[in-house]
Parts: sequence; C-alpha cells; structure tokens
Amino acid sequence: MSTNEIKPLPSPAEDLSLDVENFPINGCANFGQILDSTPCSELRDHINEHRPINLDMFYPSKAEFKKNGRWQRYAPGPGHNFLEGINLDFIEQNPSFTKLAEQVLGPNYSIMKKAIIRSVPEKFIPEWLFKAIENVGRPNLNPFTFDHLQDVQYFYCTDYHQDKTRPESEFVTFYVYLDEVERNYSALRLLRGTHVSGMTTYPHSLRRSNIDHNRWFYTDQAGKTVQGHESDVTGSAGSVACFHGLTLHGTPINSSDNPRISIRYLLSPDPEFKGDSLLNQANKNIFGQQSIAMPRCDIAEDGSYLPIGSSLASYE
Ligand SMILES: O=C(O)CCC(=O)C(=O)O
Ligand SMILES: [Fe+2]
Repeated sequence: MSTNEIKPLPSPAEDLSLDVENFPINGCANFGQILDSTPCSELRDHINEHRPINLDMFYPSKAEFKKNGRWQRYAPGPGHNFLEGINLDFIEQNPSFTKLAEQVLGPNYSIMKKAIIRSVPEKFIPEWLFKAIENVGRPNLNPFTFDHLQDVQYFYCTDYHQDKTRPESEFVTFYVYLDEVERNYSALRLLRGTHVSGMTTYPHSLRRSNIDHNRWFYTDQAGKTVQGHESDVTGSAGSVACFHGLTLHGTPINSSDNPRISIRYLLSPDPEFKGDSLLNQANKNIFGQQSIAMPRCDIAEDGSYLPIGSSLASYE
C-alpha cells in the first residue's frame, strides 16, 4: 500500500469533549476555571501596571529598530523574566492544578519554562511595525520592543503551530488565563487530534473544510492527512487549558480593546517515569516522527521574519 491515503484518516477526536480523560485522543484538555480568580486578577493588574501596553513600548520607526534593535535573544529567559521573584503558589501549588498536572504528566513533573504572554491589539502597534508584520504568520512583537520590556512575551496573533521546536524536549503546555477571555480576545484555538502526526515543519499544511468550518485537514510530510477539530478556549480569570507539545494551536487577533494577559507554562514529565500517564498514552497514538531537525522555515538566516501568510488568519 502507498503511504498516500486517498481518504483522510477518520478522527477519533471528532465528537469528544475537552475533558482531561480524552487527552490521549484530543492531545489537549480544557479544565475550566480551577484557580481562584482574585489572585489571578491581582497579578494581572500588577503586570499591567509595570508592563503596560502602549505605542511607546515599540521602536518609533523602522530606522530606529534597524539601528538599535536585534533579531536574536529577545524572548523572556533566565535573568530577564518578569515572573522571577513573583510568588505563583496560587497557581503552581493549587491542588486542582497539581492533581491535573500529575494526571497528565505523571508524578514528579517539573516546570521547564514559564512566561507571561500579552496579546497586543492593533491600535497599540505603530504604523511602521504594523506594515512590517503584515503577512507574517507568527508575529512575535518582542524584537520591536525596548530591551527592558522583553521579560514578557508579546504577540499580535499566532498562526497554527506546535510549541515543540527542539528535537529532544518533551513537555505539555499549560495555559492560564488571568483575564476573562472571549472568542474575540485572541482566545486560544486548539486543533484536537493533530498531535498524532508527530512533529512537522511550520508552516503546517492545513486546509479548512468548506462544509464544516471547525474541521481542518492536516497533511504531514509523508503525504498522510488527518482531521483536526477546532475548539476555542474561552473563560474567566483562573481558567486553565493544556495541550501536547505537538498539538496544533494558534490565536487570532484581539479585536477587543482589552489586551489579554496569560501565563504559559511548559511542564515536563519525569524522564524516569514510564507509567500510564495521559501523556504517555497520548504518545502511543502518535504515528509520525516525534523529532525533526527543521521545526520551522519562516525565519531568515539573520532571524528576521519571512512573510509567509497564516492559515488561521486567512480563514477568518
Ligand atoms: O498567546 C498567544 O497569543 C500565543 C501563545 C502561543 O501559542 C505560544 O506562545 O506558543
Ligand atoms: Fe504556542
């Protein structure tokens, strides 16, 4: 039999809820509001006070950016992460959070990374920059912000992508809302069931069904097509969702005035743990390669973004 299936593979994720039990098939789960909203809102206000969104956070012109900006080392990381020094026990030690994280990852999981993500609505982006990110699939705005602000991650939107970019890493992303997030607040969109194809190069080969707009056809590099089912993650401050490092997800633009603030955790399993976690069950459903050398091809050699369009945005 040829590796090219004529029919897309049927998708067991089609009618499943985002309950945690379905993580192995969906490659994601939505826990709803499991955290106390008060400390979430207080943290949101603290971040907003110190890292406000306004036109002044960006280089005022392309010439200024060329002179003083750079295309490398602009992400939050050790030594320049706004979350360092903030007590996050109300998230990380919350019994519902730890119980769900253990169910997904197994015992002794660890926090590999955490960062604040701010979505930036169009009205806060200077004209020169808006022009520069036109047709960029994953417009990460950090390169264009002043250095001292780069301890937070800023996005305009993100095309469907996988969070796993390094061949050897293994993690599940836990995404925490500090705001009330509605669909038009750049709410997370998950394509359920897409982790099974394994790791594929960005931009991913995706087409939306013209009959059922929540159904996407996703073709891997061997020509095999699976179906992914779109789910929005909306909810109040304290809501948490998670997704496998290989599950396609993205965020549309924020068409409200309110810049959403979230915290993104990458949680890694204990490498010694070989038991029956939901992650290990999900991994058994993956038929594609779990590690490839070229995770994305939308970045030029100097680190600048190539305008390659966006599947997610082009269907809005
Ligand atoms: O919050 C966003 O807009 C994008 C989040 C995301 O998918 C990421 O940071 O990888
Ligand atoms: Fe992501």
